[in-house]
Amino acid sequence: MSGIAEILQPYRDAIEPALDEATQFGQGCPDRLKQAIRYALLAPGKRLRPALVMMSAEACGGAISDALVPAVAVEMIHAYSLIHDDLPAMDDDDLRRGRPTTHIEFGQATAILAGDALQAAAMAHLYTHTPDRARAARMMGELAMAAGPAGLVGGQEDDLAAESLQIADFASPLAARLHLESIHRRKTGDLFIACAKLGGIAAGGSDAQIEALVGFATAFGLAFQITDDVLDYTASDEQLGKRTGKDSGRGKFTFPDLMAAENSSESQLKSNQAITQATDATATQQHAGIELARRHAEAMIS
Ligand code: GRG
Repeated sequence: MSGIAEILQPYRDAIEPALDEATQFGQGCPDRLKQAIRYALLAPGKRLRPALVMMSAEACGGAISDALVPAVAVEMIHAYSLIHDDLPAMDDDDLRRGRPTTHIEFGQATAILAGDALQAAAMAHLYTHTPDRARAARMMGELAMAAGPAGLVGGQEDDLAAESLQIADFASPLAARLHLESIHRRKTGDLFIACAKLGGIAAGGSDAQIEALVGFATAFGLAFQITDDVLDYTASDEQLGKRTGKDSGRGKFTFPDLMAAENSSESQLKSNQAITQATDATATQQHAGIELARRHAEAMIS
């Protein structure tokens, strides 16, 4: 194990049992629903968001254990969004985290309900496991706003509408870039920002500390999304199939397309170089960002 996987391991070790325990639920939860929720949530994800919550808490002088409750809540929101995103009415994906998607395994109705239940369970988990009521309310508010109509859900709505868009539909590549960044900030970035905020709040961080973490999370979210676009763009059809369960269907409104448009007066070679640079730059930025947060966290607690 090396690099990011090694850095993430202690956070993964902490979050896995917490996710397991948080999804035992009470007697009223039907067994099949519980199975579907656990199938989606406990599947082998990278746990980037919980790690960011816990690292943010550490950067504010807290410990991993201070941030486990919000880390679970954020992963629940993320898992719900993946279940719903994979549905036939949205991205229509058959594979997620290397397994059949939740609707393939349990049917659409149960998958929809599992997603619905995870949203409510995230809020309930924050509420019932945070004795400091002011802190609970603040974390619930931040998470709900990030997941809501002007955040994750709004970004998803605009992203679905953008499926029929091309860069050329916009007045300029800059107008296209602003719209694309706005979609990704809401669909992907706002949840990363909520991770930073919740970790900071859970550790009792100051406003200035939380603001600094938000700056990092904002850049990280954009770098993450650009990397995701680039991986789709440069993947072979076979690799794309493994990523999504589909053998075709790359989007036309993506960062690599945008960069190609921005370089349209240059030669094809130059736009290929730009894509290669974007791959390297975003991977390096992600890695450097995580390293920086980790070193910062270590400095704060040593
Ligand atoms: C349905 C409201 C609603 C929103 C869906 C999460 C999302 C919004 C869409 C997922 C589609 C997608 C591939 C987006 C790119 C970025 C992203 C969120 C990737 C998945 O996150 P990872 O890579 O996944 O952290 P794991 O499985 O490792 O947790």
